[in-house]
Amino acid sequence: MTTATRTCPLCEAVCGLTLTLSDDHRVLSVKGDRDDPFSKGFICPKGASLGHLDEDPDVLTEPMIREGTTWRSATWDEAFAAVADGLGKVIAEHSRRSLALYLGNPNAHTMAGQLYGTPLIRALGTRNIFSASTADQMPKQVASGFMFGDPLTVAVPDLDRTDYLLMLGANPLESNGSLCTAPDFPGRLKAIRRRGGKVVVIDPRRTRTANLADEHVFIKPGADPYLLFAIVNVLFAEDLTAVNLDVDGIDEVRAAAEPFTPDAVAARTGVDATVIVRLARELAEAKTAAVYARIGTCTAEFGTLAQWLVDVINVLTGNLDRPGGAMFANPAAPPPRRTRPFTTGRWTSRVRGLPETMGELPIATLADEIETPGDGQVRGVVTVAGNPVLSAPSGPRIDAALAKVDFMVSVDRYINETTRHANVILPPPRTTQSGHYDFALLAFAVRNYTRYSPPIAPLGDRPSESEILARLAMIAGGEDGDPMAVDELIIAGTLHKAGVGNRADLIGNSGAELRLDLMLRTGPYGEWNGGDLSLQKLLDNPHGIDLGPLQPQLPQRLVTASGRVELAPPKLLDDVDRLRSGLDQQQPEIVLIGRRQLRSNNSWMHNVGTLVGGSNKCTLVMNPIDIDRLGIDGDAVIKSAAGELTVPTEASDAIMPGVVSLPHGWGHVGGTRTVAAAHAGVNANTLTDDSIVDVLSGNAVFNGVPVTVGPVAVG
Ligand SMILES: Nc1nc2c(c(=O)[nH]1)N[C@H]1C(S)=C(S)[C@@H](COP(=O)(O)OP(=O)(O)OC[C@H]3O[C@@H](n4cnc5c(=O)[nH]c(N)nc54)[C@H](O)[C@@H]3O)O[C@H]1N2
Ligand SMILES: Nc1nc2c(c(=O)[nH]1)N[C@H]1C(S)=C(S)[C@@H](COP(=O)(O)OP(=O)(O)OC[C@H]3O[C@@H](n4cnc5c(=O)[nH]c(N)nc54)[C@H](O)[C@@H]3O)O[C@H]1N2
Ligand code: SF4
Ligand SMILES: [Mo]
Repeated sequence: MTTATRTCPLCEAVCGLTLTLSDDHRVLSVKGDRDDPFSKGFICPKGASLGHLDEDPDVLTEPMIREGTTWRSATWDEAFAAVADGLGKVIAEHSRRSLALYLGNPNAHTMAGQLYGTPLIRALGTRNIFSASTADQMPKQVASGFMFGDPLTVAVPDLDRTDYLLMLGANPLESNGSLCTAPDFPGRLKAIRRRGGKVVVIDPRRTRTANLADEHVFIKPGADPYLLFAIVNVLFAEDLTAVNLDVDGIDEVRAAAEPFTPDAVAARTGVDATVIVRLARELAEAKTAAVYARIGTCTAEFGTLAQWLVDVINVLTGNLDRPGGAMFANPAAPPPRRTRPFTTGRWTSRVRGLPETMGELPIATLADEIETPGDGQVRGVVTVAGNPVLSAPSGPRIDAALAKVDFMVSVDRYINETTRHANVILPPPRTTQSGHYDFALLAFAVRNYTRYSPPIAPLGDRPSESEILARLAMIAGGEDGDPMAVDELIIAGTLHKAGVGNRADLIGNSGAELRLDLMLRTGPYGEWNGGDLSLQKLLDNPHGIDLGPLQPQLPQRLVTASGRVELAPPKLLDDVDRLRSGLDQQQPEIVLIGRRQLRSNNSWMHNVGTLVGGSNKCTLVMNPIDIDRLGIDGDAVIKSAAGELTVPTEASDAIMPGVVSLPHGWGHVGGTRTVAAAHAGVNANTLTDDSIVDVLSGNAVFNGVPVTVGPVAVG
């Protein structure tokens, strides 16, 4: 038996774990790593199930090739040859424009996804790049991109020092936090209250997070930008602004906020005007305060405006970039620094003309691109760590579309509802066989922190996921060969640009480790940059290294044309009229929202027996008033413009009347995963509508979906 430590790769909280391993490298037990300076021993039920996940008999251990409806295992060479053949044919018969790539959520967690995603995109040579980002946080990135010039410069609430936290559309007691990397989020919230601070939660449902807060305010789904605008309105009207940064656009914001008085938005938001005025005053008067808004506000029709207004308030109250406010992490291994200001719409999607954001097209238009004939129709699909059939709006449309493509290859642990359409599946190794570094998530951490977890079990004759993606990139580029060539090219380019360091000094057992060493050494704390960080130092400190509390980063981090914070970016301002016209629109009687469950992880952890069942089931949560009024007894039929489902209901007065909640990630089909299929549930994205997106970011709309709900017809 041996003990090893590593970072949990399962959610954004990046908890340190202590594992005991058998002699044949099986995980025997998982505990929180008390010596991790960031997570200090915190662990949740998912992290504790890491061993079960690695041992799941349905997890693929060999490449799979589909022949009609049956699967057979294949050697790696055979599988890669089939990929070369399949992609090659699509390119030869059509063109690279007929290829599409979908990158799912775990790419934000894996080294492979972070280091080899870009080379894969370049090698494919197509603009049909899709990811879970446009079903998630793209609005935050677009808003940050326009305000700060860089979509990766995302402010996070300084949880450990703030005196006042206003939280909208986030439920970290179930999700463990998002775009705010904070292990033991619940403990950090309790600490705010313990030190005399205040936590306010705005949510159409009284969640576990709301129960822990000082105050919970119900809001009608999709109404957050109205509430936030009204807060801005009060800040100006009562002369409560205290801007302490070099900012452009204050007058424009003041003018834009004028129509959104607390009285004008009260009916649309369901929030009393007096409450709105009080919230604005509290934010302004708190010694320090932060507004934080997450998925509930992103996956809505005006997601980008909501995210913009969050930081407008943080700026106006003097809280952006100051301790206790909303700050920017300074990660140890950052991506290359941007030189030009961010913009969107450098190209548009073929079928619907939707603007590109961060080099991607909206996932809400993938089915259009596959189904619509013409030059550039998608005929070859690559997916990496994703399940858009369950996770994207109008999922069943994607299901049907994928069944028709000429060739599809997926990199995934499972045959799932999406990868079942692949011709070839390439499985990544187990978690314990993979190195782990949180390139993406540590850029959104509430403390500066760094930790590397080397593989703790040998790979045997399997390729690492990094090697899989690098080889896929080489094949897509037309020259199969040693995947190290991809790394060497990048290393040489980075060294050349940095103008410091030597290739010979880099250490690492793989291309990924060598590149991590390079990024650490040239990063802000790096050995080649006046500091002392390197891969060796992280290997010597396996519990991670605390790099201190967040420090002010502005104006150095700004990449705006003006060099100042842009409070009123024209593209955002241009959408305010549309928002305003929504104030007078008739609202649907019932709307759908989602919810997350502590023991789920989007669509992919329902195959672990210890995690499904009990409270973790797929039900439609409804207020008892609605259940009575609509005559529902047990199951209900729920319909939207996109589709229809029959689903068991669960009565709860924690949800507003007129709002119903269905979790996503369910709707498992037979022949994919045995345990998950036995707890199938329904696909919430049957109801969400891919024809509606947040116009500025192309993001999917999952919250505030108009639906009708009724009893199941008898007979
Ligand atoms: N256990 C678990 N953890 C997860 C995941 C998981 O599936 N399960 N998924 C991970 C991923 S990919 C992400 S992105 C994060 C997300 O992390 P969070 O953003 O914390 O996500 P949720 O827990 O879904 O909380 C969203 C909240 O928004 C509320 N809401 C819905 N509509 C509205 C609205 O219009 N306005 C407001 N103000 N609130 C609204 C919902 O009721 C819900 O309480 O979680 C991550 N962690
Ligand atoms: N209605 C509704 N829909 C939603 C949401 C919502 O709140 N409501 N939330 C949205 C959000 S925030 C997100 S992020 C998306 C998620 O959307 P997706 O990323 O498309 O879906 P996941 O279920 O996370 O699928 C992850 C896949 O990666 C595989 N996987 C896990 N680990 C690894 C690994 O190490 N390597 C590889 N190659 N594969 C791996 C899993 O087996 C699984 O098949 O869903 C979105 N969909
Ligand atoms: S909170 Fe997230 S990172 Fe921490 S143990 Fe649970 S799943 Fe892993
Ligand atoms: Mo997500």
